[in-house]
Amino acid sequence: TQGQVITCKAAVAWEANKPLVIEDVQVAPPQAGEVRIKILFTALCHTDAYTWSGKDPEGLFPCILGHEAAGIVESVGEGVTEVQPGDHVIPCYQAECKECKFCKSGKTNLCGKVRAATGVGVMLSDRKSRFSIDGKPIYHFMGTSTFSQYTVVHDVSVAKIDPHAPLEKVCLLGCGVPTGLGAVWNTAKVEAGSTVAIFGLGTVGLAVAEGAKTAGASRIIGIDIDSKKYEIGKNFGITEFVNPKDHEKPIQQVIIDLTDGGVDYSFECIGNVQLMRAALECCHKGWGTSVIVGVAASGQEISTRPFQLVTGRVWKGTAFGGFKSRSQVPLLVDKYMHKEIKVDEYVTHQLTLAEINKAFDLMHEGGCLRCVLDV
Ligand code: NAD
Ligand code: AHE
Ligand code: ZN
Repeated sequence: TQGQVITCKAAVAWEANKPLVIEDVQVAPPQAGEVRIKILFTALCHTDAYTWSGKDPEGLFPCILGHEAAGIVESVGEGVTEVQPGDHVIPCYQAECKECKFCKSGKTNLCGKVRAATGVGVMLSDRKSRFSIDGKPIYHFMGTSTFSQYTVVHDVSVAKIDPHAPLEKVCLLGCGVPTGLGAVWNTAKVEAGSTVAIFGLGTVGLAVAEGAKTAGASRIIGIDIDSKKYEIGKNFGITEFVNPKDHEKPIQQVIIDLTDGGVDYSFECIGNVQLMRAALECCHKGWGTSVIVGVAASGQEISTRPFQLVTGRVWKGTAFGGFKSRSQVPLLVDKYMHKEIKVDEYVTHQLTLAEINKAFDLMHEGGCLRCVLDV
């Protein structure tokens, strides 16, 4: 298949909010600096649903969504040296070129090399898509497009991992789990003994709980409108649970009252700007730090009284938990293999690519953390 167009099945989002359609898609060979990957397993993340909804200003249609996956390199383009056919890999929507001013700064995991192209659904070299149906181009998504049996990504977006790792599990290390762990370890740098509040106990929020537990947090307060998340959350480190629906007071006041003035760290893992405000304002005066993890739709804006920051609270955000993708995803896979981090526990459902619309439906029902599709 090397050097040839591959025709395979992919789930195409033709329009916002319209059911995805499994189509025969042509996948062009990788050009210089590109890698064609056979995707074996992909999960769905809330961000796929967000873009599909039409609210993402970077959402272009028709496109192939998906960004939390694992697979095997099928072929590589000219000049690709770090991976070869047969390597087990995780595509990374947050690239790492190791050469741009972002990568060199040591202050961020964001990479500037391919971001402008991935934001408009094309490959960097010729600003074209490698996907087409009967000659009509289909846009890429987040530089990954994993809802396809084959995808083409930039070489700076591929993490080579331990070939013994089960791909049907470690696909989750492409997004949600690292995001939560890294928000705690890299972005907030939670110290032992700290108090933590987590808004939203989906995969990302539960991974924040797991990260906080391993960091030695003394109290880990989970906040969710779905009370079933308390039992589930306990397995990941949640020590207390608050359902905002059980309280008349604003949720920030409930947390302040519970914690003698507020928590040391809070994390917003929902994507709701009102809760981003609550998460900031439930932080302790003088030092409390709040990290925005959730993605809010275009047009949504955050606000608070500047006095909240004047009096020492800190507002931050995180993308992919601050992890440098190509360097650190393989290390996270190793940690999983050594049973130092959970992954299996987040997989609540398994379906096939053909059942992808059912998988999206499941996301909106309680009880689903991650649904992994056999591609
Ligand atoms: P999810 O839908 O599985 O989890 C969200 C949780 O929030 C659910 O348990 C839901 O019951 C709860 N919730 C919803 N509304 C609520 C409310 N008003 N009050 C309290 N709880 C509420 O989503 P996920 O996959 O865990 O992702 C969480 C967010 O993180 C999404 O916005 C996603 O786009 C974003 N995300 C960001 C990054 C990043 O790099 N910054 C990475 C991955 C995901
Ligand atoms: N196109 C969206 C941006 C959404 C966003 O913030 N994405 C996160 C990853 S979410 C993964 O589930 C991210 O990494 N952002 C940094 C970046 O470079 O995109 C919008 O709303 O415009
Ligand atoms: Zn994601």
